[in-house]
Amino acid sequence: MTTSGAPSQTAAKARGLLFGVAVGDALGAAFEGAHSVDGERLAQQERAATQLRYTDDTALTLVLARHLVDRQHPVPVDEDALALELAREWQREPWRGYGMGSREIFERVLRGTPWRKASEDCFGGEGSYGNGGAMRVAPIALVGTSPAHVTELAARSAVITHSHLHGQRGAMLQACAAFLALNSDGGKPLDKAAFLSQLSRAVEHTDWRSHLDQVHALVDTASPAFAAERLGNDAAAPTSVPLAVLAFLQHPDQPAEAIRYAIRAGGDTDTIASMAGALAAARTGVQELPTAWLDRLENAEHVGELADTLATRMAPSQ
Ligand code: F2R
Ligand code: MG
Ligand code: MG
Repeated sequence: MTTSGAPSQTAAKARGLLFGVAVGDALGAAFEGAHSVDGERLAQQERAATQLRYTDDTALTLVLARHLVDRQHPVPVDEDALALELAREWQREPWRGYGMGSREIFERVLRGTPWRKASEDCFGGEGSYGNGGAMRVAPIALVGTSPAHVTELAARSAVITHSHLHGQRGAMLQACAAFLALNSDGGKPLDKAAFLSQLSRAVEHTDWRSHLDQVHALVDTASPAFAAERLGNDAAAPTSVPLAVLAFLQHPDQPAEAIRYAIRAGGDTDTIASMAGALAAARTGVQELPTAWLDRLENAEHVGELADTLATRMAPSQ
């Protein structure tokens, strides 16, 4: 925070990133698994006076944020320590709606199985390609120094639970998108084509490049339902992270609209809205998120403190 009490631009962006994760998750949670969400149902949820409670997406994002706060460069991700921290968080609050693969891995890690074995054994030895690595990865963008650095750290944070390469690539894509959004100039229109080509370079894989080409074709025109039909909206990384990037690109300067777009697309609404909200609010800063949402968010003080601490780690050029 600045001495005047107002957050600096860096802190506002860091707060945007973490609060975007939390409010997207908490607003989307009521609709997770719905085929699609109509505007009136969503408006009712927005008007409600009840506390906004987040799910596993935010719970694990906060664990990763704390992990990064507790470690200095040059090795901000310690996989052995992080595996235990994630597993302990699941054990502390198992009711937050965890994926079955992650639950199984956390249970085995707490019983002493090395995380790599538990992760590799998941889904009959195939490993998970779920979006759990991507949904928690946003804080990496605050400590990484380049797209290449961010994607390397993202893969290391994801492999603990997602040994399938697509699970890791989803995390790499979301982390790189968050880094680019954080470092974009909110005072100028976002060059969406350049943003997508930087992402394509960061995630060097034909399938993911093809997902990003599809996103490009849908930008500025597709309805949420059409986008979900084309890109997918379930809990697998390849069929959820691209939709989150699209939701951001539809509304890069209006995080509330990016979150609404993601929720209206249905499916894995908490996770896709959380990832889209992180990207948009990282670009604009937290002040563009509705105060009414932030006021209802559980644990908001803790989220803000972690963001402020991580903001001090961001490279001076950011
Ligand atoms: N789990 C949920 N929601 C389900 C219902 C929650 C309910 N409201 C409750 O309270 O209980 N949401 C959370 O899980 C997703 C993140 O999942 P994660 O951590 O990646 O877990 P998992 O199980 O590894 O992967 C998710 C699904 O992807 C499919 N999948 C992954 N790898 C697969 C493979 N090799 N073969 C086949 N399928 C694979 C499975 O369907 C997994 O269940 C987020 O939505 C978060 O919010
Ligand atoms: Mg969730
Ligand atoms: Mg989800």
